[in-house]
Amino acid sequence: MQKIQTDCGLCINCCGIDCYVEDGKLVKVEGTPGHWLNKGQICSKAKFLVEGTYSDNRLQYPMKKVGGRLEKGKFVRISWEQAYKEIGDKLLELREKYGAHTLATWTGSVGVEHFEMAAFNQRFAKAFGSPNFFNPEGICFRTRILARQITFGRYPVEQPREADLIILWGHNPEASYFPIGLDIREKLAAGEQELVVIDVRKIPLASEGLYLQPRPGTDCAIALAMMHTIIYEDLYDHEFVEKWCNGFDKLVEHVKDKTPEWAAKISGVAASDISKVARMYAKTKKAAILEGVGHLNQYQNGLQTERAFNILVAITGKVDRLGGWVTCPQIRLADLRVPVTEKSLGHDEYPIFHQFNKRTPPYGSASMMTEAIITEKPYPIKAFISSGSNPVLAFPDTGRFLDAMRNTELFISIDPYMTETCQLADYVLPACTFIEETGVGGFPYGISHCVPWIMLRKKVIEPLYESKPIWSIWSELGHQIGLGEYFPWKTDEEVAAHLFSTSGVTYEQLVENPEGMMFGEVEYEVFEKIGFATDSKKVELYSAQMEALGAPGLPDHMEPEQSYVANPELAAEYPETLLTGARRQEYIGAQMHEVPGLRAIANEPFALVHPVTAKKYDIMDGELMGIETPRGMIKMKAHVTEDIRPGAIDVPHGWAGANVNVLLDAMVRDKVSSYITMRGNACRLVKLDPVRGLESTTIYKPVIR
Ligand SMILES: Nc1nc2c(c(=O)[nH]1)N[C@H]1C(S)=C(S)[C@@H](COP(=O)(O)OP(=O)(O)OC[C@H]3O[C@@H](n4cnc5c(=O)[nH]c(N)nc54)[C@H](O)[C@@H]3O)O[C@H]1N2
Ligand SMILES: Nc1nc2c(c(=O)[nH]1)N[C@H]1C(S)=C(S)[C@@H](COP(=O)(O)OP(=O)(O)OC[C@H]3O[C@@H](n4cnc5c(=O)[nH]c(N)nc54)[C@H](O)[C@@H]3O)O[C@H]1N2
Ligand code: SF4
Ligand SMILES: [Mo]
Repeated sequence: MQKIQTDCGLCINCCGIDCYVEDGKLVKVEGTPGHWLNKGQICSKAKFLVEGTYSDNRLQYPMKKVGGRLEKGKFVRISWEQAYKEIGDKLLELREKYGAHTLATWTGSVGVEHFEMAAFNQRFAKAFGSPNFFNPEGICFRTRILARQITFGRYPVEQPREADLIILWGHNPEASYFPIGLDIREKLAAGEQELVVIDVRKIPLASEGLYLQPRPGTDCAIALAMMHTIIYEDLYDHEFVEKWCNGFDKLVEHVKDKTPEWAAKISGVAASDISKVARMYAKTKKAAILEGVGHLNQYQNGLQTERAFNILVAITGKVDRLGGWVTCPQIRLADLRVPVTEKSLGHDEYPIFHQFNKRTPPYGSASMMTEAIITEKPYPIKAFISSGSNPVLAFPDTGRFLDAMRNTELFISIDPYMTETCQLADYVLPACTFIEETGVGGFPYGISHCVPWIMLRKKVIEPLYESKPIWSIWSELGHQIGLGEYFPWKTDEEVAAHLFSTSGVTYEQLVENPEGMMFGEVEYEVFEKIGFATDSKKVELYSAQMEALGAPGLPDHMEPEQSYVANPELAAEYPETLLTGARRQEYIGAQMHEVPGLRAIANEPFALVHPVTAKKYDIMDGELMGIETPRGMIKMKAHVTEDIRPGAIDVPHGWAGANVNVLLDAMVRDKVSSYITMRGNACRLVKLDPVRGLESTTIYKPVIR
């Protein structure tokens, strides 16, 4: 057996793994002993990497649909040559007819941990001449980065290993960030860390510390009341505020009435608990707010909630200080972007997202993507290529996504597996998985540990069947349509070497250091040297630029537009509150649901319902029920539990037979960031007919409405 040390590309954590190969086949996966990140451990997903890799659901060769589009046609096998030729011809024809902007490319969250994927997807679109590249930056995590850039002029991140107090705020790392979950458990066991959990669901870690259970979407109010306590009890960092914060006077006035009692009425959390957390946070020097990656940003007040967290960090002097939020040294990979002059979608409608500090991001607002394809405004987008994503299950508002695909003339999905999105595409192209190619591993931007590191992600086995590395698929398609000059690379190694070429480390060095390399020491109190890269050169508690671009310069509580407080009429019909997408360790998005080992642990989805809510609808634990919004209905079993707030219905995403994205509405958005709201929508439960209600639920059929 040969052992190959690499990193796990199944999710953003990039844990160190040892892969064992026998006769060219992956046979076993273990955590790399003593690895700095995951300490020799791996999560449930990686434990089933062998099964997942050799799954019957792998795409084996390119296919095209004949006899109709979307659900109507049938797939036939074609060669790679035929696929490139036909797709290339169609792309050129569409460009001729509608202009280059008729192409939209989209990559999923895998493009975050698989650098070549997002880089080549983007390069292809732009080389083609289209500004329409979309990715999870437009629905997932960019809001929190942007908010921190607005406040601090840069992106400081948490250092959970260094903190004496952690506030897990809308974040359940034991599900979504396995290595951080390990760290917290270890620290708790050693008595080295205190914990506060602020979450609508009572997650397992909530039993280990002080637990606050807010009404969904009210976290900004809690944060404002914490500011009130910290300021009016004189617990703030005077020196830092005076020297380094802009707009403190305005903030003092702004939070004057935002007492813990005020926030208690909005959030349902006891005022005494709010002030207690505020005091704990302010008085603990090394304390970090560790929030969900996207979770609270995916509410309608997402960007402002993030700004409120930034302000808490700033007024307690916890930025650029050990155990707080610190600025990470950055590793720069080579930039493969090709400039285009045309504006991306959302540029004018969402100026803060697209124009702050005159910086234009190289991706469009994802919420505008389906809308533009459906309405053909500002122009027809007729070609859609998805790679490393399963938008039929993952994109919020499935109905609109499918309407959009109906209005295209070319719809392609590039993926290692026959996903629900592949099933509807005109062409499917088989990509290999991360263990079948050499590429960039580790995480150069530090994620939640502030430890930027890179390594060589090594090819463990040869690509299965006719699958190919994603970079080569984009490159060969590029060569097909005369864009060869943009794609000069011939091998995985050449691509990786090019990407590493700006990092300060060479490909050869990484070959010699199979465990990867870390970069740069975190510099504390760096502001003393360089200040903050904002207009005022200080931390902008109040942001004049935000106000100039049409949003309040200080964050405020805002009800989700479908909450029962904001819209009592809607609540009369849909009185409950929908939460979607809380992670569980066994699955990533819609991936790996076909893996038997994982299904043995978590066979089907359950929606969490409080007993009081369940009683209202006469629904029993384990009973199949309907969950309905104005957008549609899905069926899922109820898990009746006191671990969730009454009235909140927590529904996992990524399940084909019960696709929760059918229930979301792409028009309900954060007006600042353009993010489609994934939580806080109005919903109701439906008691199903005991016989007929059960008949029509099939776990593996996509729910298409
Ligand atoms: N295993 C696994 N890991 C993943 C993923 C996966 O699918 N599976 N996905 C990856 C991706 S794409 C992302 S973006 C991240 C997501 O990572 P996170 O956004 O951190 O998601 P969770 O860890 O599930 O934590 C979110 C928590 O927020 C709580 N919550 C919901 N609404 C509210 C609210 O209004 N207020 C408060 N205070 N809490 C609330 C939920 O109950 C849940 O416990 O995870 C990444 N990691
Ligand atoms: N309702 C609701 N919807 C959500 C969320 C939510 O919380 N609630 N979360 C949202 C968030 S934060 C995100 S980031 C998105 C994620 O959305 P997606 O990224 O679309 O979700 P996944 O199901 O993880 O799809 C990833 C796809 O990449 C494929 N893949 C894996 N490895 C490779 C590879 O090496 N090469 C290629 N080419 N493909 C590969 C997988 O087979 C899979 O089909 O979902 C969003 N959708
Ligand atoms: S958390 Fe699990 S799936 Fe994600 S990188 Fe680590 S071992 Fe792989
Ligand atoms: Mo995400």
